[in-house]
Formats: sequence, structure tokens, C-alpha cells
Amino acid sequence: RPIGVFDSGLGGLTAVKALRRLLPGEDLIYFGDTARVPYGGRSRETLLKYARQDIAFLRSFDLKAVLIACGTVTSTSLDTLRKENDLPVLGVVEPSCREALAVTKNKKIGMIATLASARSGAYERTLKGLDADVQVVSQPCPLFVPLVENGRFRQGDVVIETVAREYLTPLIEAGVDTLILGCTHYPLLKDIIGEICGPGVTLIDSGAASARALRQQLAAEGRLTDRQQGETRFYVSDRPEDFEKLAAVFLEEPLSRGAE
Ligand code: DGN
Repeated sequence: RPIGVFDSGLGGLTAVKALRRLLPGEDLIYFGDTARVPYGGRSRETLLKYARQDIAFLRSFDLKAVLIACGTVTSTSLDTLRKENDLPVLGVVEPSCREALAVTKNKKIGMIATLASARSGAYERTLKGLDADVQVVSQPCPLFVPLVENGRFRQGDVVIETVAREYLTPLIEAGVDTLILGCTHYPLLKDIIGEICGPGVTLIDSGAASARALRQQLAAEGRLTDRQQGETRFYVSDRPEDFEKLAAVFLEEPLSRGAE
């Protein structure tokens, strides 16, 4: 049975990339809600409505687990979605917080995410719940997702580099040694963010962290698929041609076109 993965758009591909490396035998069904991206500025009620619809679509397949590869949906709606679904539902917040705490030395952790994630306080709550001594510096970066969805994630792009420098400067000045990329779109900006922050700051990829957590959970439950190569199918709610182009750049392989 496949694993269902969803996000508002391209961001969840950071989890897909890691899942394909870590769990090559699994089949994956990806859904990107490209008709309604970005999710980041929306209210909790709207996000819950969208997430329920996204999961209902994924569950039209017989799944073994759902990975919410979206910081915004995880931050605002994970508990409710878990209660409503009788299969394992994983998010990105706790796995990235655990990885950040494992690497920080000065216990000053930076967190960048969408407005809705920052407002929810989910990352801070989770970090402090795991380690009361940690200091968390949060910064919403509302322009990142629209820029990434427009393909502006390459190094040397002046627009994204200028925006990133403005968002990241306060975190660097605060002296964080670890930075959670709390929205799954942001690992697409890893090189740009890494260059601005410098080698003293470790970046935590929330998509990859959630993929590692999922592998751990499936392994503990003895539910890994033991075979060489699974297949990944991609679905989007609008403009598959745009998604296909950018996804191929990010995944570094072409996507083959199936039935609509
Ligand atoms: N990838 C989503 C997240 O992790 O928050 C982006 C949300 C959005 O669409 N702004």
C-alpha cells in the first residue's frame, strides 16, 4: 500500500526526495494543491478545510500512512487530522524540532516558516516542551513560498537573495546556531539560506526530517515494504504543466505524464 504525501504545492517534494532515498521500496502518491497555493496566510478554519479535502483525495487510494509535508497544515491542524483518520498521520513539526535540539550547541534555535505556522506557535511549543532551556527566535517569511512557486529558488537570483537577506539578518544577529526551515518549501532555498547564514548555522530540512521520522515509525511497526523500487505518482489541483517543470528541476529527473 502506498504512502500519501501532500502540500500546498512544490514544498512537499522536499519530503518526497528524502522518502525516495530512505524508503526506495515504497510507492508514494503525492498531492500538491496548486490551485490554492499559498496556504501560508490563511486562517486555521480554511487550512483545516483544505487539509481535509487533500486527505480525502489521497485516501481514495488505499494508504498505509499520510505524511503532511506542510509546516502550515501541521502547525495548525495536525491533532484534529490525527483524530479524524484511522491511519498513521505524520507531520513535519516534531521531527524537525527533535533534529534541531540534537544539533544545537548554544541552545539558540532559529525558526523560519509561513505566517500561519509562526502565529500558531507550534514550533516554539514543541521545542520548549522537549527542552525547557532552549531559546527560540522565530521569523515569518511570507514572500518565500510565492517566490519558490514562481521558480525563483536558484542561487544568483537577486530578488530571492535580497528578500532572504532581510528575513535572515535578525536571526543571525540573535546568534542562532541552528535554523529550522519550518516550511517544506524552504529547503529549495537551502543553498541561498546557507550562504547568507554562513557555516556556523546548521540548517534543518523539515521535509527530510519528517521522512526520517516516517521511516523510523514504519520500521518500528514492521511495515516497511521490502523490495527494490517503488513508484511515485504526482497529482495536482491545477496547472500540471507548471508543476511538472519545476518538480523535475528540483527532483533532478523528468516526471512522466500519466492519465489526467
Ligand atoms: N510548504 C508549506 C509549508 O510547509 O508551510 C507552504 C505553505 C504555503 O503554501 N504557504
